[in-house]
Amino acid sequence: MSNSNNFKSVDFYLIDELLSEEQKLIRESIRDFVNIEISPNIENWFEENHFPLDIVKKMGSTGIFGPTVSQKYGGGGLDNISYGLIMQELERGDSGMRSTASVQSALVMFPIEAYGSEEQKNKYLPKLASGEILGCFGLTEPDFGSNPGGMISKLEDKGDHYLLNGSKMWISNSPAADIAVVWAKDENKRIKGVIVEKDMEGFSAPKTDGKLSLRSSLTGELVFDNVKVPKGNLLPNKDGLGGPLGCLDKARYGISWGAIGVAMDCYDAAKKYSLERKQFDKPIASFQLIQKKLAEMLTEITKAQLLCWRLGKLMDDGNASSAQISLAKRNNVDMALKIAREARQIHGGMGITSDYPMMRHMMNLESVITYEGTHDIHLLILGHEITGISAFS
Ligand code: TGC
Ligand code: FAD
Repeated sequence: MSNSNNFKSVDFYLIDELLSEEQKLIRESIRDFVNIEISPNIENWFEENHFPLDIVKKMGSTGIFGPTVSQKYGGGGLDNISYGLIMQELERGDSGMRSTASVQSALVMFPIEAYGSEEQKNKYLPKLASGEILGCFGLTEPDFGSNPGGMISKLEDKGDHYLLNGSKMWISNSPAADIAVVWAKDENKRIKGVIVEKDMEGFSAPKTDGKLSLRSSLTGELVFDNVKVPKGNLLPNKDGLGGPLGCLDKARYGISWGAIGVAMDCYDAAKKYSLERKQFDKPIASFQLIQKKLAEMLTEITKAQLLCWRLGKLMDDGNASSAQISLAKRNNVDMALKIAREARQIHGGMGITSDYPMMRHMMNLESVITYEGTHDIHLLILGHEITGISAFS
């Protein structure tokens, strides 16, 4: 059985030398959190399709939410490498747990800080940071997934309030969320963001059942039936598709680090198992085909680490482009999925059981390679960057 408590990061290229003492301490503290709060329980939560709501406050008190949000609003005031390391450690535990944190930090706290009024920032950010309240992000609609610009949810100005109608689908955290950052079109077909609170009349968030992936994360719909949204809940400082897409940049960056955590967990399990498991009177690690798999895993993890470290620096300097973020999200999630499959094979039959993490990671990554822009959508974003020609219009 795998034991993640003695886990050590892969560091073949001495990337730790590029990290500050503070960054390493942050990574250790999240690793401890995962070892204590997540790893011992995750296989049960996954099997039982259970989202442990109390993890939200625990994540809040550990400083997981809003790491790059200003301390003035309860955030961590940290750099992007620290944010990435937090995501890496969390996703080593489970992609669903990282999802909860991604949504809260990048898709709810980020837009409120970047596009919100001072009143909104003071009202919501400290509570989101501490985990007192949970948020969700409503962009995808039943008929508009990869093409969110086509959305039909409507926001009508009724003088003293807005009237919100429409629905959103595949929304992480939604059934338990206290607030939702929702994107809808105004009378001029311009996309606007509003903060919807869970007890607003006409608003519901039914749970989506039957998921074989991210089973420890809650997913649901958002349904708006003539919801009266106070004028003060409009995010005043951004409109257009660039609003939600700007949040996605922040979340996709975090996912590119998170995928490294999954890959490291699978590599670690495969390395240990191959040294212990004997066939033909020898550890299977002595066979060249197993060594090839391990060597390729190490190579791909190392490349992904360097990619993320550099991207983090570009983010800190405000110089990271959306296409650079697409490249990292696409490469790293695909890399992690391939490593999970190879690690599963190294475990033979044992690899399909919940004694080892690979199957859970593989099933989770099928969502991760789909949400925040599918693998092919990111390829087309890169194609646009290279050629100057959009494949979408
Ligand atoms: P396009 O014409 O390219 O752009 C429209 C406007 O948006 C601007 N823009 C961006 N701004 C900031 N960041 C980005 N990454 C941006 N990409 C584009 C662009 O400048 C333009 O601005 P303006 O002011 O001129 O209007 O739009 P398009 O309709 O052709 O877009 C296509 C595409 C592929 C780029 C985009 O729609 C896309 O990325 N599709 C994928 C959808 C997606 O990722 N959905 C994610 C939903 S949320 C989610 O999955 C959360 S899971 C969370 C979890 O559980 O962890
Ligand atoms: P579609 O857009 O219908 O795509 C289907 C297939 O067609 C894909 O393979 C796609 O790559 C391909 N395709 C589409 N357009 C093109 C094209 N132009 N060229 C080539 N191929 C194309 N959304 C939110 O707003 N908030 C959330 O919190 C959230 N959480 C999620 C959680 C989970 C578990 C999942 C599974 C999804 C979540 N999503 C969320 C939605 C997610 O972002 C979408 O599923 C994703 O963007 C893809 O949209 P779609 O599922 O409608 O697929």
